[in-house]
Amino acid sequence: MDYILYEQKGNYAVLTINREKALNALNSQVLEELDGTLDAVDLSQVRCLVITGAGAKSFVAGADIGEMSTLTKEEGEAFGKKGNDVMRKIETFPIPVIAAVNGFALGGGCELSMSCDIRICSDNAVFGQPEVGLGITPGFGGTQRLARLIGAGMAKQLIYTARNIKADEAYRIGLVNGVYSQEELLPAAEKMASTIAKNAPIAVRNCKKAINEGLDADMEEALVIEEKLFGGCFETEDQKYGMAFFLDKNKEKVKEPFRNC
Ligand code: DAK
Repeated sequence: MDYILYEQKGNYAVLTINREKALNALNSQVLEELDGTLDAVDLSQVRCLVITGAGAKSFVAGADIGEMSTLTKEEGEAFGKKGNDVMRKIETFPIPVIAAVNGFALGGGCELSMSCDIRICSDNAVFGQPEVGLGITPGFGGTQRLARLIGAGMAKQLIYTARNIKADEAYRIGLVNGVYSQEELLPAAEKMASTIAKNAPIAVRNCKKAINEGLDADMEEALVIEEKLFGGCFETEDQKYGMAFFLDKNKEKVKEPFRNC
């Protein structure tokens, strides 16, 4: 891997887009390596994933403009598909994914962060969808995910004006859940990952599935999705242990880690 760093830290992992010279812009190779790294995550051990960018300046400054500049219509479609497939893989990844946005998150970078379950950022972060200023539309799901996250009116304003926004505004409009100093960002993301990883893994995965699939369904159908995933938990050892631990009146007993089964 030239452009991806991956470190498993017990039951969570940190994936770093590592193309600092180009502010971690997404070219085909970065997208392919990102895809391959996701496929290689050991889901029997890893219960939460953090994605961040290398360096102090940028999360991901977009799709690679140099590579895109010479694409034909067919090549553009293929590049768009490559990006969309990997964003969708993150969105539907079985475990939660946290974006630790450590600087520029423009175009494809903003889109990558939006395919994650949770976004937190540093105080120097800048978000935006500048595509219409380059003569294109957002191509890695930006028109769809931004509108779903912050509402159609605000998403349309940001996309049509191609205006970048800073961390405080991203927080105000609900694009990120929290803003941290540059030094505190990754520790905060890792602390959140570790907290998530302590909870019953199958239940957490089922929550992700229920929320994601429910959002694409009407309420009747969404509640059936929830019921089935809720029911599925009762086939797990973790549910039996979690409830038995609560009911056990022995206060001296120490809670054991959930076993992911
Ligand atoms: N692509 C390629 N290289 C980039 C880049 C990018 N998006 N962003 C930055 N770089 C490179 C710069 O070219 C420069 O390289 P060298 O000149 O040193 O070789 C290096 O990173 C440092 O950048 P700057 O010198 O410009 O650094 P500054 O601090 O002065 O400025 C900046 C930082 C982030 C404000 C500026 O670099 C910038 O505006 N970058 C472009 C941001 C942008 O417009 N991003 C959105 C890209 S469009 C689709 C598929 C995908 C997409 C659309 C359609 N389909 C096929 C359907 C997605 C589109 C996008 O993401």
